[in-house]
Amino acid sequence: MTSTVGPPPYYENHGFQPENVYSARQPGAYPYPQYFSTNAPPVPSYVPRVATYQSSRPVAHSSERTCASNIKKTIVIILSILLVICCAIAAFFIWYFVENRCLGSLIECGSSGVCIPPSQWCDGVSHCPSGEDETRCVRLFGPDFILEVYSPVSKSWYPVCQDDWNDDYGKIACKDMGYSVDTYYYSRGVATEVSFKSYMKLNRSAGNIDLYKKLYSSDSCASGNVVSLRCIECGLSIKSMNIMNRIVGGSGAMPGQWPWQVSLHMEGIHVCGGSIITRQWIVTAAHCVEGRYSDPYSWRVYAGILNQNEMLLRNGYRVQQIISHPDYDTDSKDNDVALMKLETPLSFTDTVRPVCLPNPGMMFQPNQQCWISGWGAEYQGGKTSNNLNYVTVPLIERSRCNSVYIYNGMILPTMICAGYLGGGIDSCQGDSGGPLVTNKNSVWWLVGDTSWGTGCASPNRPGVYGNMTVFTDWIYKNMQANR
Ligand code: 4AZ
Repeated sequence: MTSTVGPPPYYENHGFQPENVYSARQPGAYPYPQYFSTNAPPVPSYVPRVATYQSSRPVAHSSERTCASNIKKTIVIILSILLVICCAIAAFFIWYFVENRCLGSLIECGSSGVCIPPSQWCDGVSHCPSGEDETRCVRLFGPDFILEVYSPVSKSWYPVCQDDWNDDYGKIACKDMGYSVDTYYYSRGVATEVSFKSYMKLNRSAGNIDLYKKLYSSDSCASGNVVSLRCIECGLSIKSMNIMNRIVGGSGAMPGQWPWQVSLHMEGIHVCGGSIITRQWIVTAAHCVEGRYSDPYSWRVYAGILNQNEMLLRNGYRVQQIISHPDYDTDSKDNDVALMKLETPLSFTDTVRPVCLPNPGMMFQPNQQCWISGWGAEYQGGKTSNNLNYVTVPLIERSRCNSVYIYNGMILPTMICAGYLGGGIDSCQGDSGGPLVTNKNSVWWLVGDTSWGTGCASPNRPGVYGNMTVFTDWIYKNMQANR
């Protein structure tokens, strides 16, 4: 980031100058008039002392001198400490203004120095002095990843017409969503089933200006195609599904079957699961990183390994940052989601790949077939499994899951239930934070993160998962703010 701040004020530091202790200096360098002979050599001169009556009190005289010199020493020490503190404060402010003008996860409004929280970015209300928080708002809509741009003027989202669009613009839009340009996948024109009333179009004659200044709303789109934008090749699994049942009641996974699944270790022990969404970001549950688990440096992340024993022989990825949902509630498990940022990016392979975050406008049906995976216990009260297990679970409608005989109103809008009311198949201790996914349009989508449940696999006590659709805005804003 460039800085518009000018150089700091210059103060000449003369240091500490006690009385006349250093008064005899090189004559040329001393700035004050000299009242004594300039022919005298520039060395200190000592006047021989003559014993007087007062010298009969030598003890008292020396203790006064010791006391005075102690006071001087103390003053020197205090001033030195103050100087060090001032330098540290000055260094902090220089770093703050040059490197990172917004503290924590706040996002700066352009280069104005005004910082706002991610939740106020693209929320339809202008908070920045020049409205920057509402002018670069892009999203991918529905299962076809249709690129939409927000217009602060009409306060609505428009699809982008494919005419004159190219990959360079696609990369800018992906960057504005928080993705890194090196994972960019494609921009493609698609004919949509529904016809749109208005589009965002590129102004061909506009010069080399900002993408968003080139866009204008129009009722027509010559090609009739809108931009489908993929910022990362997500949701691909090389392994075709083998829907066998053996988590509680699950099957052992094959390499590459759930390539987004990671195991989160603390002090060499598997604690929770997580899902890869980009080379550097992992989605997990907020309850996995609570209290003493909130220190990023204690965690190691293992990707592409199915066996826990094998992980112990490897180093794992270090975690740089943990961001828990600010509205996570320990008691109700409301907003049970967190992000982990890896210190070094993952290399994607057949066994290490990201899952797709659900786009706004995607509907998951009640009873929709989903899959859970993890190293959690294979029965209530059991120990962590050595191998990655998975099982298929249908989604359960919220109203049904909230009924008196199931969870009696405990299922909040940030939660989603999945499993079997008859019991026998479920996620369990150790599966927390891991993925609940579904396959739609040949893409795997992250529907939820394993959160809680009463026991494991008991009748009328299905698994409860964080509802990813309501968290995606928060995830993108945090990825943007912590690039
Ligand atoms: C847990 O503690 C946990 N049966 C995960 C899932 C369920 C219960 C507990 C759901 O990690």
